[in-house]
Amino acid sequence: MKTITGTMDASGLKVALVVSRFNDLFTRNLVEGAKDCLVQHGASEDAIDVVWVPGSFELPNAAKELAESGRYQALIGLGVVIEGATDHASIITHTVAQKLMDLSLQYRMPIIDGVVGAKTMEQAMERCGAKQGNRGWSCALVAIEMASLTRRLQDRS
Ligand code: DLZ
Repeated sequence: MKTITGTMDASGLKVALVVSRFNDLFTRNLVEGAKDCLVQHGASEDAIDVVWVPGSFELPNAAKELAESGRYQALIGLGVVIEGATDHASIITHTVAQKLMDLSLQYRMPIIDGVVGAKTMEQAMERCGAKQGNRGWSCALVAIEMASLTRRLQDRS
């Protein structure tokens, strides 16, 4: 039996964060959480690019261009959709999640969905705040592990 896993070593990783400017009061914290996590796991700050888009709905467009460039081992989409303040909130979050997954499969690379759905501003604050509750941080952890695992699996084929 052979067990194959990814590592949590981000050294040498080139990652792009694609970030929604809508609700940037919160998304800026997600960016900080993701950057902190990547750097603490060995990534160089110079290897992290941050790309801003108007709203979460535009995350897949920019992610597609970045994936197509072949420059990155992982992408992380970051956004915040607050249900109480946004009509069709669940349509935005589900559509974006589906499109990011489609791109991830198409380009054979991790493209992580870090769009936070929140019922209220308070809930958004909790999910975008301190490290253990920061979705940017947890998405960066997933990106590191999946980039490593993807490389290992592709090296075998
Ligand atoms: C229009 C809109 C609304 C109402 N709410 C949000 C939101 O809560 N979070 C978010 O990231 N973006 C929102 N947007 C903007 C859309 O994502 C998109 O930018 C516009 O519909 C233009 O395509």
